[in-house]
Amino acid sequence: MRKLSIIGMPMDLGQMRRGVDMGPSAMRYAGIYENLSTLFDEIDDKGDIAIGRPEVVVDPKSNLRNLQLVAEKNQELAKAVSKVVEEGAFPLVLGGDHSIAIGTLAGIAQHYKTLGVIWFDAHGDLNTAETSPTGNIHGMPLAVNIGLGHELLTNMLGYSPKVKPEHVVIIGARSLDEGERKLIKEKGIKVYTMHEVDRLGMTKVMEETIAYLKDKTDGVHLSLDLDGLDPTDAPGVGTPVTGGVSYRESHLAMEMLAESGIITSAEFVEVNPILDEKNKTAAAAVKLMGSLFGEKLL
Ligand code: 5AB
Ligand code: MN
Ligand code: MN
Ligand code: MN
Repeated sequence: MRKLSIIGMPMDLGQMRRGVDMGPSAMRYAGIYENLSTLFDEIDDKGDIAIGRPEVVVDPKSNLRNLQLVAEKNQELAKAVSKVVEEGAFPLVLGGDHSIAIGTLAGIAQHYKTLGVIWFDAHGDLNTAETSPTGNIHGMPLAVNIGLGHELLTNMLGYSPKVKPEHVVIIGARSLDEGERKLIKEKGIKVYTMHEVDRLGMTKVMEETIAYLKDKTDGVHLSLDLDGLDPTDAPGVGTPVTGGVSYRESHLAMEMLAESGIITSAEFVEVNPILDEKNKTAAAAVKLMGSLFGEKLL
């Protein structure tokens, strides 16, 4: 029995642009159920984690915007995600800004010996309070998950790190801060920037990624930030960067992941309907889910 469990995480406290909290609704509206119902025996939508709408506060001591709330809400998400894994269903989390990957991975990683992560994103999300140019936690979740950052975040559910740097692959990067570049080199994180995507083609990038992760991991989480796509195909994101992965390239990537069978959990983040054009970005996300879960064109 193949069961999908959906958790909405309408989090917008990891950055400064309101509206990303409507991402889960926008993706549901774009037809998650209709698009995925033939690909699973059962779909269980658990609804949304309640976030509330406090105004943005920066803790001057930590340079981390909304630290307490981001930590607290992610802990709730972590517990919900963990339960889904225990139930034997495939966890699909709908964002929300990318800070939610802190909770998602905290909930998932404890169920694996060596979890792999594919980070599909224009950004590295490898900042810490010390290197972040913005103080926005959505630019930090990958650093947190390899064990770097504020303890309230790194030690979520009482263990750290969630993943090892050598089990991470970043795809689509084209906007990396100075500190992130340094960290990538220092930790030997595998990154396919847009240069490699152009040069090798998405086929080779995915063949290499799958080969790299397949044997040394016992599960792979896909963390897909819609800003990995080119803004012409996904305009509804808070931090768009030109020159991204094309619509078809992103589908090819998902189709190859489906074929490989390595993906054991996923999240789709940073969909902001206020910045979108007729729900185009949410619709792109839902179509990508279809490809990821094995929908065929013929
Ligand atoms: B996203 C920036 N690197 O740290 C920062 O959308 C942008 O989750 C982060 O990838 C973008 O604030 C975070 C400048
Ligand atoms: Mn991004
Ligand atoms: Mn991101
Ligand atoms: Mn963004």
